[in-house]
Amino acid sequence: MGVRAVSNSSAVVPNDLGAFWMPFTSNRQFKKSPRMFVAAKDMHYTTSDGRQVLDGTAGLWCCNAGHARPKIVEAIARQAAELDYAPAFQMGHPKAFELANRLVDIAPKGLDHVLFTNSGSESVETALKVALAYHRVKGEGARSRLIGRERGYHGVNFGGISVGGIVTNRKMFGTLLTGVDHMPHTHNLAKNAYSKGVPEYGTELADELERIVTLHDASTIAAVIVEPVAGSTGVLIPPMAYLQRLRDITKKHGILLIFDEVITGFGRLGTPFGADYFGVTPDIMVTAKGLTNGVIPMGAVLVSGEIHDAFMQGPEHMIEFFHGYTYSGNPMASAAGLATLETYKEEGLLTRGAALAPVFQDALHSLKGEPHVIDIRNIGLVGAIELEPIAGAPTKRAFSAFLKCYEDGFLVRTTGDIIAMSPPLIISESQIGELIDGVRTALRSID
Ligand code: PXG
Repeated sequence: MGVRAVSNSSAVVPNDLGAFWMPFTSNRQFKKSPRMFVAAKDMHYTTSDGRQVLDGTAGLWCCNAGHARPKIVEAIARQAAELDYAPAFQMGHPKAFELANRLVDIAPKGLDHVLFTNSGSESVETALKVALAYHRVKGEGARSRLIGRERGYHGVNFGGISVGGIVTNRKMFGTLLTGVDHMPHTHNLAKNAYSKGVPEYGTELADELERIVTLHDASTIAAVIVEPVAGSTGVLIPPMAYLQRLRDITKKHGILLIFDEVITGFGRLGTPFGADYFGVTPDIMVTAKGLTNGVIPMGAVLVSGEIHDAFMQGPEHMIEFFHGYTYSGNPMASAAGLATLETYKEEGLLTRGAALAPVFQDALHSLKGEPHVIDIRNIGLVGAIELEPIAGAPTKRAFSAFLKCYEDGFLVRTTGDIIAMSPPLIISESQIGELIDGVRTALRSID
């Protein structure tokens, strides 16, 4: 395959894009008119044609400390030279243990054991398997049902799409896991449009869980999994006290509550985790993305001591949980994770979003009244703008806005006809203004 030098950069881009079947991408559209990043630093990407693009999405909600942060870069380089790989099963290396400890330090109290994975999807599978096996080791093996939520996104593996509720991600893939049920989503434009922060209406939707429990009987239900704030589906913020009610209902019935914090973790809401923002502690917390600032793939599942301890029985030479990956706690990822957590700590990034949230909120809501806008919602450093779809061509309008933003030097995400923003937590107030003005310009210029 040939390569072509880019005139104003040392980077090169391939001249044949055929072989790479890109994930969640309109491949034919992309390959006709590629959008290629070749470098990144702090808040900006550099494109292959030498332009700077302001990162309004922290990559894919993962580069919470911004790009090419020195501590992380150095830690990875050092680790590659010192210990590139160590077997993950029946062997250890110090950094994985250290990272687990540091994670427990910042996690909600009670979540004190960590299983490592390589992605959010794997973290979800791991969490669901821990939940099922936990009930089994406790002698309640009949608890095998899993409850998710409509519009939920829990990655793309079979467990995750089974409990997930995004139709396009499910419908092509057969019957999925059996014994799964779904609560209703909480989106309600009629009542909650233009809510700032947590919407008022819809707490009672949590009671749908009671209905599902009554239908199946609690003795058959292992776990409920939700994103504290549903991200991928277009930023759905839970109604006031909704998550607390889920907590009360699950506790009452001996059902485990799993928070999928792949997006809400690591400062996105202005608190270390979504659990902290809402003051609700789950039994299991799923993370990935911001754990390593997106730099090396890694996920972590945090579980309560009670869950962990339930497995620690039987002969000591026996494996307690038959699950794990070749790269669980990989040295490079662990080094990246440690350097990331240090960067977050040094720069106060796990709570910086709280200080910036009002600025972000005001800027975002200044888009009310712009063309096509039917809702704006926000929490921490997450914002969404919902557009009226073009009749007969759903998703097209938001995609046009995305393309226009990109042309003008701003990276946003779209899902359906919703524009989502989740900038790195190092963003400045003036960059928030620039980003929102970029979106404003795009809204005014698209059909
Ligand atoms: N759970 C949640 C809540 C997620 O948001 C995953 C699991 C899966 O993570 P992995 O690492 O397997 O991709 C996610 C991922 C977007 C977007 O723009 C969101 C995700 C991934 C890519 C794009 O909304 N979330």
